[in-house]
Amino acid sequence: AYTDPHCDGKQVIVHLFEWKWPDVALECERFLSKKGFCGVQVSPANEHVMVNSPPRPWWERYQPVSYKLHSRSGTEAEFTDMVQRCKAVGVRIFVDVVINHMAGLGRTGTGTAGSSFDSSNYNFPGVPFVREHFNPYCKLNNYGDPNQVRNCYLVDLTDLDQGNEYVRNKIAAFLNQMIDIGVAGFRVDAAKHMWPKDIDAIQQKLKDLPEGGRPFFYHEVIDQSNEPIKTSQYTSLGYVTEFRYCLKIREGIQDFGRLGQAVDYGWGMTDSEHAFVFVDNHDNQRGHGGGGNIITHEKPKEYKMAVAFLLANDYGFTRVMSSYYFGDNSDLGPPHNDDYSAKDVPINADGTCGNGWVCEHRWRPIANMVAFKNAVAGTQKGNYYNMNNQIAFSRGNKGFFAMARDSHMDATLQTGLPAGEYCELISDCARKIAVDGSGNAHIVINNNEEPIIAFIVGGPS
Ligand code: LAG
Ligand code: CA
Repeated sequence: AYTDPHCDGKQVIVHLFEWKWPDVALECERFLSKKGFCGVQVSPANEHVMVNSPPRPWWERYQPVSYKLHSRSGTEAEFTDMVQRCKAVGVRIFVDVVINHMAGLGRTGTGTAGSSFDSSNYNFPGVPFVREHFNPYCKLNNYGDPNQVRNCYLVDLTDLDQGNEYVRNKIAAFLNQMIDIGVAGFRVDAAKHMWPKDIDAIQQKLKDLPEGGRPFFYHEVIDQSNEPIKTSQYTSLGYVTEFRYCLKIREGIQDFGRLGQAVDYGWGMTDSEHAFVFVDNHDNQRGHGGGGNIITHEKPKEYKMAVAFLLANDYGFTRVMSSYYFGDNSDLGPPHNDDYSAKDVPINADGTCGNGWVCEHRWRPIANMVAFKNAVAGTQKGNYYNMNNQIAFSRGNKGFFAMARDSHMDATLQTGLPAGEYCELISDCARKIAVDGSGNAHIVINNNEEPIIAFIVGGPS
C-alpha cells in the first residue's frame, strides 16, 4: 500500500528544489515528459514564515503557518495549474509536506498567504491551531530516546500532537485538498519525529486519487544505524528514505571495487521494495539534517557517475536532485530578485539552465539514464564485472551498463542481451554497440567527463 507512484510504471522522480510552480509546469511539458520522468517532488506548497535574518533562507519553508496553498513558489491557482499541466503530459506531482510541526518558538508575524501567527503563544489562526494541539514543550536532545524524538521540539519547532483527533483531521484535510487537485503523493518531512501509528491514522483518513488507488508516500526517516528508530518501523506506510545509500554510493564512486556492496542489508538497509534512494538531497548537500560525506553537483564528473549508478542499479525507488548554486552559504535561498521573490528558470540554447539554477537533471548522463531505469524495471543485476575501477553489469535481458572511474575501458563482456546493434544512451545514439550471437560486446570507454555507457532493448535507434 502507498507504494504506487501512479505514473505508468516509470521509475524516477526529480526534486525541483525551490522552483516556482509556473517553471515546474513548463519543465514537465518541455523536458520531463520527453525524458520519461515519473514525477516531480516540489518544495512545500503551504503557507510558511518569511525569515528576514538570514534573508529569506530556503529553510523558512519548513516552518508552516497554515495549510493555505500559497508559498514562495506561488499561489493556489498556480499550484493547481502546475499539477494539471504536468499530469496532462504524464508527469505527477509529489508534495513535500511539513506536518510534524508549525513555526519555531519566538517567531511571529504574517505568513506567505497573509495569515497572522504567534508561535510562542501557539497561535496559528490560519488553520486554526491553538495550544492544546501541540505537545508540551521539551527540548529534543537525545536521539536515543524515541519518546523525545517524537514528542519533543526539533530545533525549537512547535511540535504538533498527531495523537489529537482535531490535528489529524486538519492534516488529512490539507492532504485531501491536494489529492483533489491531482497530486499523486507526498514526501513526509520529519517522519522520524512522528509516531508511525499517528501517520497511519492520518493516511487512513485520505481519499483515493481521483483516478483510483492510494496516494504514494515516502517518509523522511534519517537512520544511520546508530539509533533505536529504524526505517523498518515505517515501511508499512510506504517508501522510506535510505540515507545510508548516499554514503555507500560516495564510497563506491571513490573505489569502484565497493560498488558491488553498495546495498548492505547487514547494516540494516531498507528492503528494495521500500527504500527511497538518492545520491544527495537538499539537506545533506549543504550539511543540514545530519549532513554526511556525500557527492554533489560540485564534483560534476563524480556526480554524473554516482547518479548513473543510482539509476542503473537494482535498488529502491529513485530520486534525482536538482539544485541551485549556494557556494559556502548553507542558508542561502533560491536565486532571487531584488524583492526576494525566486527567479525564473531560463533555459539556455544548449539546454542548460540560467539564473543560478544547476539543473543536474538536465545533465546528459543523468537525464538519459532515466530511460534505462524505466526499461530495466523489475530485472536483477547479472554478469557483474569489476576490475581496476571499471564496472559493468546487465539488468536481466533488458539492459547493459558500464562505467570507468579513470575514464578508460576496453573489454569484451557478456551482456546477457540478444544479438543486435544497440544505440548507446548517454551519447544520444552517437555511438552504436554491437552484441554478437552469444551475447558478447566489445565495450570501449574513452571519455574524461562522462565515462559511462548504457544501452537497452527497445531503446531509441
Ligand atoms: C528535517 N528532518 O526531519 C530536515 O532534515 C531539517 O533540515 C529540517 O530543518 C527539519 N526537518 C524541519 O523541517 C530545516 C533546517 C533548519 C531550520 C528548520 C526550520 O535544516 O536549520 O531551523 O528547517 O526552518 C531553523 C534554524 C534553527 C531554529 C529553527 C526554528 O536554523 O536555528 O531553531 O529554524 O526557528
Ligand atoms: Ca513530533
